[in-house]
Amino acid sequence: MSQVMLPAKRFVVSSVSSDAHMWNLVFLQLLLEEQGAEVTNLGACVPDELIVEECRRTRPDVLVISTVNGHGHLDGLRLIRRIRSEPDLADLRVVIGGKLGVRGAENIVYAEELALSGFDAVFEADGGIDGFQEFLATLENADRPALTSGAAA
Ligand code: B12
Repeated sequence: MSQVMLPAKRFVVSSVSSDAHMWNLVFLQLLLEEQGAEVTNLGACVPDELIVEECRRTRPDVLVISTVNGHGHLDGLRLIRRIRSEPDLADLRVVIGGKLGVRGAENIVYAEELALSGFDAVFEADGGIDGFQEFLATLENADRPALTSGAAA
């Protein structure tokens, strides 16, 4: 079967500092690599500072944050405020997805604050994959993509 190639090529995939889950990261890495992307996977429990350093070092087209342990809405908020406080990373595309809290389908309530704090897109759980793929397809023509959410995208 022929693959659609992504317009964006370089991705950093990472979890947040408190989150020890890793198959979500492997899933995302494979999803992106299958479409021709180059992925640096930072793994689980990554300190904010290391994520910032790796983004500076590798200059990705997109930083993809994945979190499922339920603390993602808190860790994600702290992380994106840190990233947006760095002038050289202010324009970096950053998205977050996974299980953002412990409220199941209601986790989508966290999307607005995360987006307002600087994430370019927020995707919730398995339903977010379709929205994520749509987001990836828009990258070529957009300076900063519009807000999407896993539930509605
Ligand atoms: C394996 C596992 C563990 C292992 C992890 C081993 C490892 N190294 O990976 C261990 C035992 C360490 C663990 C620990 C904990 N876990 Co755990 N774990 C799981 C489990 C059973 C499977 C996770 C998994 O591998 N899934 C496979 C991957 C491929 O799927 P996924 O993670 O769901 O990711 C999908 C989507 O979320 C989405 N997605 C994820 N990220 C992103 C990002 C983007 C951008 C997009 C678009 C989509 C997306 O796409 C993926 C594919 O569909 C889940 C329950 C479950 N059945 O999901 C609980 C689960 C994630 N764990 C949970 C919890 C609470 C914990 C602990 C807090 C338990 C505890 N009290 O200690 C700790 C947290 C430790 C920590 N510091 O983070 C909860 C989280 C609750 C919530 N968020 O509502 C879950 C859901 C179990 C539950 N039902 O309560 N866990």
